[in-house]
Amino acid sequence: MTRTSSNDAKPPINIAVVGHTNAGKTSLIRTLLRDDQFGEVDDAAGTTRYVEKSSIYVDEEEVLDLFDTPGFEDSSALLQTLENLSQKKKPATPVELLHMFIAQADDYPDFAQETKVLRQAVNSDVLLYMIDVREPLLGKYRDEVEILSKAGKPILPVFNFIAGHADALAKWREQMAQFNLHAALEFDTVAFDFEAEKRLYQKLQSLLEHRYEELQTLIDYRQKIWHNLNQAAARRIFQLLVEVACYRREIESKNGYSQADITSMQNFVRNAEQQALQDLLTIFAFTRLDIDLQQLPVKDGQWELDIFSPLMLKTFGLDVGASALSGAAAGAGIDLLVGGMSLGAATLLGATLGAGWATARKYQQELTALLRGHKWLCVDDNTVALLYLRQRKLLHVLTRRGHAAQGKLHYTGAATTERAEHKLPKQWSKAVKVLRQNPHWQSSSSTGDEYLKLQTRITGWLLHSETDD
Ligand SMILES: Nc1nc2c(ncn2[C@@H]2O[C@H](COP(=O)(O)OP(=O)(O)OP(=O)(O)O)[C@@H](O)[C@H]2O)c(=O)[nH]1
Ligand SMILES: [Mg+2]
Repeated sequence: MTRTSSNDAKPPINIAVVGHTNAGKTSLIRTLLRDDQFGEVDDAAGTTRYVEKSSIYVDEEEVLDLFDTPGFEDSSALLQTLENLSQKKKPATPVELLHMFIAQADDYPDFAQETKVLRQAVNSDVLLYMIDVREPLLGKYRDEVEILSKAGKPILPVFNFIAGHADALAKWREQMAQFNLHAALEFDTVAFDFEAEKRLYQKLQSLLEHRYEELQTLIDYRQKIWHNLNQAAARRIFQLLVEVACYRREIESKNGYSQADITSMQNFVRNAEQQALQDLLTIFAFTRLDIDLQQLPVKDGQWELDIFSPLMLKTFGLDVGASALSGAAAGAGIDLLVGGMSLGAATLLGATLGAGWATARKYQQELTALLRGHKWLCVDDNTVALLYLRQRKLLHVLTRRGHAAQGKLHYTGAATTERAEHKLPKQWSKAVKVLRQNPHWQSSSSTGDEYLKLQTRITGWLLHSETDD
């Protein structure tokens, strides 16, 4: 969307993030900025001591200025003080009362923190009022709203800590409506959910109509960035699947594979998944704190459950025979279907090597091994499927940060939990077959048509949580 020249002249939209201490004000700003270095976040009350500004840009242009403020501590005493002052000075308007109070701030050292908040509030275009919905509805919150409303600015209540607290949320909504605050927002501050962020900007659009266009530009811009992040993540997962499904190790011994072969294959898969995990956490700027908050089964940057653990199969509800649970050899498959072809077809091809040069070159290594009577150790179908399912679930959690309770990866509930999440796409086997038929994709990242087609298909499955296309 193009901006008009009148918009270009406007200053950034000034937003004060206010509320009770520990409600998650600083966390909200971190989330909006995608910056876990902003300010200080702590379980202790009174963490933020000063007003701190940060900005959100569209390209180079500063569009929003967010002001973090200290939390309210004793709003009831403050309200009483304001009332006394009002009696004495008889201000014409509530905001005049606030200005009088601010001007006399030195007389009220007990309200040093609150004064900083009020000074910011009267200078802002809109107030985001953070609420920890787990808190009981006490008079102090009523007093906070009453004080803040004196600034004469639109107030948008933002409900935080909502995961698993639906009843409390409903009560808080009702309470805010009594103050005529009907527009409110649910936003778990650790959320990276673009939809929640978009709703915040849309609410601001309705509260600040004269800034509608700039906010729309911001929404479009953030949407584009969000889309790119998701694409990057899905493509990274696709790359992992390519690496693993195309893995093959020629078994030299006529007696089949050795334990060393298996261990080497297993370590390859573990490392590949580990790299992917690191990259995905980086793409979404996930920190150790986020990992804890989301209860990701990740410890010290590693998956807690080994990909070859039988519990993995159970957790993701894969229907497997006893052979897949054979411990030491878990994950091992023998590529009897050279490059996805039947042994017979491969032999036939071997016999006519001269005929199909391109095909022959593609499977040269496999065919040579086959003709020598050697076999290929590959990663079995179950492991490839498990990797897909686990990354899909991870992506789901990463893109819906903030819904901690729902987003947890279950490692205990076997096949009973969230069945749809265990379902492979209908065309899954076909897709894996294409991967297996292209072992050369493992070593060189391909840009060929077939590769790109499969990438589009699998990233589509990952991003749209569809089990079929
Ligand atoms: N589980 C969960 N924890 C959160 C959420 N938002 C904030 N927290 C935690 O709540 C605590 C307080 O968050 P802050 O962002 O420091 O709160 P604040 O309102 O800035 O607090 P003061 O600066 O002290 O007024 C921190 O430990 C955060 O990690 C949330 O949505 N979910
Ligand atoms: Mg803070």
